[in-house]
Amino acid sequence: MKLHPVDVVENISGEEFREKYLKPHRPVILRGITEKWPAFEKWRLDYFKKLAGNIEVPLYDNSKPTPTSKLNQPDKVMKFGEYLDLIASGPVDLRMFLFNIFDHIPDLCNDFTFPEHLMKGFLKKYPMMFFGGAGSIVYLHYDMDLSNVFLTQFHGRKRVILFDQKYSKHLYRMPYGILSYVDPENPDYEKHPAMKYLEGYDCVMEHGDMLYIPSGVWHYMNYLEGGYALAVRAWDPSLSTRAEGIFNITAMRTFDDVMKKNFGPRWWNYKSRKAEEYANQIVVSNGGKGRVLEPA
Ligand SMILES: O=C(O)CCC(=O)C(=O)O
Repeated sequence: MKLHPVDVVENISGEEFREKYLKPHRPVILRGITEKWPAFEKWRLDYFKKLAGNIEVPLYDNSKPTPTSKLNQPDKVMKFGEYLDLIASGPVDLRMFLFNIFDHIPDLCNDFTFPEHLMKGFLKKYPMMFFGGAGSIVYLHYDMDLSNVFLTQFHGRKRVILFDQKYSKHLYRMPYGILSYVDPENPDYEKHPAMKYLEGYDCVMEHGDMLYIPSGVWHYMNYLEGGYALAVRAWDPSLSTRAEGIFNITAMRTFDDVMKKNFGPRWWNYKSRKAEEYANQIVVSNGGKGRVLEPA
């Protein structure tokens, strides 16, 4: 596996961004865009605590789902203020991502702007925030709607590893889903030999950095320090990519949910086996020896 550093650019023009990054689907860190946002100074832990400290929030630890685990079941629920104290006080693998803070504090939307000089088509109703303690992991995934994501980091640093969509088989992606549980920080080539043939990007985001994650690009994150991020998203200029994104969030997701509900672990095992089979094809096509699979 090879990881290349993500480019870091300052004050890039819209035209240069489109040619060098949007069209080739290449991630980039954009510096100098967020320094004038009120959020750059204002969005501190105490600020969020004062505005929403008493709200109960669902939290998720680093455990990977099992064939029988319930979808989106939180590992803990606690007051937002307590959670913020926890991430300020040291390592804790608890993340908050399925809670829309903008529903509770809509005025936060006045603290940032959309980078419309870079591209059009921002989904302005859907900004999202993510919080995590040091040591929290965001497992590899790509965004199902295939939008282009501009992710701004606040407070602490976060390592991000990215792979193009063409590497889905190398990553043992389970069919009908957008997730992979391989570890790109410490790849286990015995268990996941297809990962040897991966090429991707690596970066550490700092306070105020905006990372462009092109549509369909896989991303993995490790919170090196407690912190939070704002994601804004824009439709892809390609109509076929937009149509595929809509298909994914409607038909593909519904089909997978129905199968999960009706067949539980059997559906999971079928998908894991397919992921292994596809990855073996990659190993064999690169001249390696695929893993012998257990009989179904
Ligand atoms: O920053 C995070 O914790 C997760 C962000 C993410 O995965 C996304 O924007 O798709």
